[in-house]
Amino acid sequence: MNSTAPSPVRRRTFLSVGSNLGDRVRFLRQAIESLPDVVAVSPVYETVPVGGPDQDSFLNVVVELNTDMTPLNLLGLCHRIEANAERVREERWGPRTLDLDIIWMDGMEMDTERLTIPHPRWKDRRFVLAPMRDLAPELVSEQDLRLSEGSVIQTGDL
Ligand code: A4P
Ligand code: MG
Repeated sequence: MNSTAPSPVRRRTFLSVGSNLGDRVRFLRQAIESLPDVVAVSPVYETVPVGGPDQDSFLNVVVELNTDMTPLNLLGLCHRIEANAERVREERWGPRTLDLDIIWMDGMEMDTERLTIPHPRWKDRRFVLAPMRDLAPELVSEQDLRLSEGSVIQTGDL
């Protein structure tokens, strides 16, 4: 039987995942287990908080997906995974058990009230660029990394 339905486009996609509250490693692992179409996970970085109030250091990773999810469906999934990690939205840039941001999707540019892709601040932040460069050095140059803000140390793998 011939199907005329177009096959959905799979896009190379990068998510930033961070935690600075509670059992940070467990929250990162749970997030990754809940994501579909995972291709690679960066090493873990311990990172000094950028912005926000005085707070504990983060663990950050970047996850690469090859997914046919739409950007809004992916954002909805990220919010459900955050809610499952008992995340309470209190203060912008405040401490959180889990934060999942969509950083970049191949060929995708959008700027709406709910979602901006690429993420508007990704090039400023070393906690995003260092792990992303480990997975995709062709997308993050040495110079991008040097010009970004924040202090990060690679601590190992999840
Ligand atoms: N939103 C728009 N575009 C996106 C996107 N590309 N990905 C909207 C995800 N969400 C996006 O986010 C607020 C709203 O942004 C969402 O409801 C969504 O509709 P939020 O997660 O509720 O709040 P937030 O994370 O506090 O705000 P924001 O603006 O996402 O913060 P950032 O810029 O992501 O910064 N320092 C270190 N070392 N490590 C970190 O992980 N994270 C932040 C958060 C600040 N400092 C950090 C870290
Ligand atoms: Mg966020």
